[in-house]
Amino acid sequence: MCAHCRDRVSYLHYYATGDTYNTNYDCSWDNGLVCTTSVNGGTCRDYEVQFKCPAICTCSSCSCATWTSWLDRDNPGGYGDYELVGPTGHNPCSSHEPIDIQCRVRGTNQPWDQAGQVIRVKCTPSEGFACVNSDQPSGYCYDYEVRFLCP
Ligand SMILES: [Ca+2]
Repeated sequence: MCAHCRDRVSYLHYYATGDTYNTNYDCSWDNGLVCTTSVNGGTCRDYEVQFKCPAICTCSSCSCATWTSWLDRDNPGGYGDYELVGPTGHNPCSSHEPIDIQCRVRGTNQPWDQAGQVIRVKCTPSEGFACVNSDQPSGYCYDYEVRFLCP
């Protein structure tokens, strides 16, 4: 990954702290991280950011991987919320295999594994993500969104 962002004190991953970040400044390689206190109840956590270029190299040069925007191709109506990779799902990296994936409850900073739901396809770059309504005690999945790190 190119940019790592975390709470300087607790070392919580930035998207697990509950703060909201400015659009295009959510731990991006290009812009870094910006948390505006006025939209976060008057305080933001103290963050630290590490930039690292992954080794994606040809014989002559290296380039950085980049995150896609957050993608939401399905809603949890029907059988569940399917954000899978493949012919009938996402093709985020123009037929290159994604390096990494992040999955969260749509429109929030809540990671998929902290949402308290039973997840069928557990947020892997090769498969994607799927939540099946019938796996949930409540009978329904939240709406999730995913983004991919592309070479
Ligand atoms: Ca969705």
